[in-house]
Amino acid sequence: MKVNPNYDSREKLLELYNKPLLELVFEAATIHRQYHNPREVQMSSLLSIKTGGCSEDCGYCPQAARYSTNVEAHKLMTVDSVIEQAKNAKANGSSRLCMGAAWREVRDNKDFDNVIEMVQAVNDLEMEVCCTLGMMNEDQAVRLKNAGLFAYNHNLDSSKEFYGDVISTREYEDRLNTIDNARKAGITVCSGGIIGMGEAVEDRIGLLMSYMEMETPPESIPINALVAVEGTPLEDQKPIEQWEMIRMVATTRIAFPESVVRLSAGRTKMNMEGQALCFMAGASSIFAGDKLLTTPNPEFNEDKEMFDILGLIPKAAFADGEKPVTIPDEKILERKRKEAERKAEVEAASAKAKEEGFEPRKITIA
Ligand code: SAM
Ligand code: DTB
Ligand code: SF4
Repeated sequence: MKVNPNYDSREKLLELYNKPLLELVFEAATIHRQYHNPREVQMSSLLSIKTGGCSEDCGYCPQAARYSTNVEAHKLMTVDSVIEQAKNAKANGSSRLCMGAAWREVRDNKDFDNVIEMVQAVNDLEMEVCCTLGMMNEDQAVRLKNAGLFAYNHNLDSSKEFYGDVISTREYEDRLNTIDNARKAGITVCSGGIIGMGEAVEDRIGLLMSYMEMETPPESIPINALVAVEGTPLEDQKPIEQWEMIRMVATTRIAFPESVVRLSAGRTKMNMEGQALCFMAGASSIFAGDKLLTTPNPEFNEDKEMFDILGLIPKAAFADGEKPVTIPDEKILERKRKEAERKAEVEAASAKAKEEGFEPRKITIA
């Protein structure tokens, strides 16, 4: 049961969301136990492989170039440093690595070739690889799939109606297209939203309805609480109550019984009891590690203590799907072939010049 037929309309979902809290948690916990092992929680680590300087105007995002936040822009990380970070995340119990880039969209350039190599390398470490790189077309999705990508994260964030209040540089439809491209390439979909941006409860339900209307809903649904960052248009948003997070997690769990619901950004503002109710209500994944993309998150040790107290265990990689098989990337192979050819030509020319007694010209600067 990918979607719950008892809650397939706005009215029914709204009624569910507004149920007495403990009734809602009980219903969610009951469904959760039918489809998932309630002790298992997936630990997914985030890594910002390309930080800041983004051309989009997402009102919540500290990485948008147009807002003056304390995020410094960095170019793409190297493949080696990504491997080092992935090994560290794995050693701390994470079974998934989600690599995020502050890009509006994927471009067919050297940076994307490097991302392809990162995906191949992290998949080789026996971790589930997720990427969130902005919009992408079908060809780019196929290259990522062949590199071994397990999931693509692309959030719808809120309802179609509220979207324009937060973002003006792209359309809701653009987001849906990218999700479709990931799906067509055979990549699992991770897509969810943010609560606490000033939206009405109806917008939270509208987000869930967008997923209800998909042929296949996302395998993973992250629920984020807004991290209100100084310098962004949403910096003064009042923080949400923990109860709202619990309601949203529970409603999502009931609406999509088979999906993994991820308790995402905003955990530093929650206490252990609040998080425990989210796990009870069906959250079965968290972002682990002391940083989300640019903002703080609980440390590995704090989460380890919480897991011990609550009796939770980290979920193994590929428990919900086979490890993708990596297929060599033709574009990268072609680029490497050309580079090798060029290098050989230069070497041959310089050997010939030497043979013929040509000395490199000395340039003297007066
Ligand atoms: N640039 C790509 C994109 O927008 O799809 C990938 C990176 S972007 C930072 C990934 C997601 O992080 C956004 O879709 C949004 O849902 C979430 N996010 C960004 N800033 C946030 C904030 N301040 N609080 C909560 N979630 C946030
Ligand atoms: C998701 O839903 N939340 C993550 C991940 N997917 C990419 C991102 C949260 C970002 C919070 C703000 C920051 O750290 O920059
Ligand atoms: Fe750019 Fe993504 Fe941030 Fe929007 S959410 S500004 S697309 S990095």
